Amino acid sequence: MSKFLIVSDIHGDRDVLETVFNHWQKDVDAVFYNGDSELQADDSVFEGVSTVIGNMDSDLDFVDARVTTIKGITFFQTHGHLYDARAFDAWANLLLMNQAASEAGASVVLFGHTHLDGVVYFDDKLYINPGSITIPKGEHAMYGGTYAVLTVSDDAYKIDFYKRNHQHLAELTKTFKR
Ligand SMILES: [Mn+2]
Repeated sequence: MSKFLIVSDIHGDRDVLETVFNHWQKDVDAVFYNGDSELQADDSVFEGVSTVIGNMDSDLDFVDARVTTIKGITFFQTHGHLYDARAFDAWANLLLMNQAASEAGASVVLFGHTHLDGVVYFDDKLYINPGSITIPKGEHAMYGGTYAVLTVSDDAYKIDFYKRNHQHLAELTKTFKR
């Protein structure tokens, strides 16, 4: 069993990022931040955190995308703007991210950019957008911001979403066979 914290699009709210990281740090195998922090890449809050660049980030030390394998799971992580994630009038356009993730041999794709939380299984890959903690959009905006935790067991993926005060949103939990 392994567990991963996934956060995106805090747009300058460093305090909430630090609070969420501190809350989960000892319980997860890795922490992913999917871009648009508007902080510096070498900010101490990102110590030990896997980061990528967002369209609102000015520090070019952030990378465009990242392929990481942890506990046998290969992740493709990117913000989304470089892969046209917003091209469709829907949750997200996965096509360009999917090409890159296939080339990388990834089984889990992590992105942000749309500020719409959600998870889908597409082309043998799990796509997770944790939403934005500070500027939520869409039908779940009423929650006041979300982040996600992925739990991987031998035969399943489970994705839980939480509000910025760490309150579990049980109605959003989804599980998929792997
Ligand atoms: Mn954003």
